[in-house]
Amino acid sequence: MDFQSTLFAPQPVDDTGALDFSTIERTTLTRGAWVDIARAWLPGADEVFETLVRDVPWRAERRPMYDRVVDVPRLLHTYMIGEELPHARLTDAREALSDHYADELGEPFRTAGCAYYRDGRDSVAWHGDTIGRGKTTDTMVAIVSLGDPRRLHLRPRLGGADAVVVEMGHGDLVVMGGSCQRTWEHAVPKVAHAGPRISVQFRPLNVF
Ligand SMILES: O=C(O)CCC(=O)C(=O)O
Repeated sequence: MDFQSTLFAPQPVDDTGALDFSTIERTTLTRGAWVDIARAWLPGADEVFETLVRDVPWRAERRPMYDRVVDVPRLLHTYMIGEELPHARLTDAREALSDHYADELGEPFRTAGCAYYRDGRDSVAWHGDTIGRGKTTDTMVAIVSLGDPRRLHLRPRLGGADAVVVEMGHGDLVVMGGSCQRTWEHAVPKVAHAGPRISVQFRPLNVF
């Protein structure tokens, strides 16, 4: 992979190691769903990105679709409970998120799903993380975005509100919370032009 971190627009990332929630902003959606956003949140995002490109055991998946089996358009790997994460900054991030949301979430973030969007043709279709507890209970999915910006689209499952689009830039934190997984859906659509991007999604136990 020929990756140059200079491809990404410069972000005012605090490189001292502090994980600061003071700039986080919440957007309230309908039916008890919300999204929190903190821009340029992860310190050292360039180096984390390069490490993840190199060290995560990325795998391509295929899945049945109607009468065919098709490529899943992104590379994936999930770090399960107890598995060491590929960069200490991600371990720090998981702990900081668990502390910050402890009262509201009531449990720590445990797993880290990683998705590698190689270019604008990679994407994820409309879905909610409703396998497991997200189907019936409020929960959170915290995304750290690295690399080229992509857009997270959100729409209410039953209509009644406008869709929302969240730009996810290099080092940004985007947290979907409340009923978001079961009352809203989200997607990262294909785009004409995009460089590589990695999404790291922290989830509590039994949320997929
Ligand atoms: O690319 C992203 O940040 C979103 C990923 C996502 O929704 C998923 O993997 O379930």
